[in-house]
Amino acid sequence: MKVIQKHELTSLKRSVDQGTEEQRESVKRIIKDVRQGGDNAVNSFTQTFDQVSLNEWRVTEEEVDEAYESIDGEFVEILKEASQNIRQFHEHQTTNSWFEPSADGSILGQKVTPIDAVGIYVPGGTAAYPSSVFMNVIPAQVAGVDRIVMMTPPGKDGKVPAGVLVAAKLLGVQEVYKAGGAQAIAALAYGTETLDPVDKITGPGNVYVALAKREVFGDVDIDMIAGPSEIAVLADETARPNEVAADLLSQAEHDARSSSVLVTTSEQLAKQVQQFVAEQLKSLPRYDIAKASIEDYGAIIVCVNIQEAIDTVNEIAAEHLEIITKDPFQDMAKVKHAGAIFIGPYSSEPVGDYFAGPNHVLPTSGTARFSSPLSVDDFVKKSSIISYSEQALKNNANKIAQFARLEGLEAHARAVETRKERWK
Ligand code: HSO
Ligand code: ZN
Repeated sequence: MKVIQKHELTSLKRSVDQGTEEQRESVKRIIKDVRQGGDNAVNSFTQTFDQVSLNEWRVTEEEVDEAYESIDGEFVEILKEASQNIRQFHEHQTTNSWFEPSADGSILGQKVTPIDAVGIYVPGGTAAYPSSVFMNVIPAQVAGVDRIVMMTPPGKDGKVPAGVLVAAKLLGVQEVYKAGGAQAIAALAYGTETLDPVDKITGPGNVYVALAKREVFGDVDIDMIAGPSEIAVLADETARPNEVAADLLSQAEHDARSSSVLVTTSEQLAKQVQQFVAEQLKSLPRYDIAKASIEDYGAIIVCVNIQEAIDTVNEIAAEHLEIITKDPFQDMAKVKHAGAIFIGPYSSEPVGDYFAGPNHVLPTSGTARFSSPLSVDDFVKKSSIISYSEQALKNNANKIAQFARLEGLEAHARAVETRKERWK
């Protein structure tokens, strides 16, 4: 892991993946084909890209039961407990509609309504995480979304990983379909003969999924476009170097483009973490990925004092920030940009990935400067409520009509003024 200076931070920056011209064109073509060809088009893309031919792309109850039987009972209990923690946390996020009466008898307000139908994309292969099923589905359920559709690519055996199906079953997700990539996103956005379209699509995916989400945005809503995972650790001499190294590697193993950065005020900690990372890396099953990530996007920055260190983590605006210092709450107060902040030596990043309760779908690539974790808010929308009283209109009709005429909109003015006849 290299030691760099603060001004070299830009060398670690990865911009959000825009794909190549060819990839963008191919995504557009796939979406067009699915809009025209429906189920058949989806299944033929599944055959081409996933090399499997499916008789039925909707997952059956038998498949779900088979997955459930295949899984260790202890694991099911852990999943249940995690999902309860996640649900409990997200229940704090609900917002109520509000209605504010005023002295003149008017009522103004805001009505909160869940989105009718959402599609959750779950990536395939080694990134098919039951935890991500929880993190997308639970906030939608807490928001009150009626219809939740899950979409995930089949493996070469035509199956979906058992853990993903079990997670969906535990949450009571009724509609699960086997399709991946741009064809899955197109089917969710525009529907097919057998699948009704949804209103919003969330969930991570490869570059084709990301490009397809961008492409259908506007016809449906989407969540953020997630980049590779990131961790920054802000630590002083009170941190244990073996623990810091392990936490850095926890995100490095996600993706060769994941980024792990230690920002510290302790020269000694920097040296020790460097050694532990090299040592611990050797025995990781995902050695190749973690090594590439640490080599290309891993770094240690030694700062002269805690303020400079905090400025540095603010500049990074990491997806995950751990603070392991003498006074971590005081330091946290000065942190402006981070997706999730893990405080103290016992809050190792995976505690948040799986179990504590907050969402693990977080802003990446510096987007924590302006965006937030996935939450219940992402699954509701708001309508403004205006109920003017007679008195209120009497008091304000002339002002409104004048404002309208200022904009040259006579019909607007007259619509308000015609009410004046009522009190002549
Ligand atoms: N750390 C990842 C989420 C995840 N980790 C899923 C394990 N499974 C992005 O925040
Ligand atoms: Zn993770």
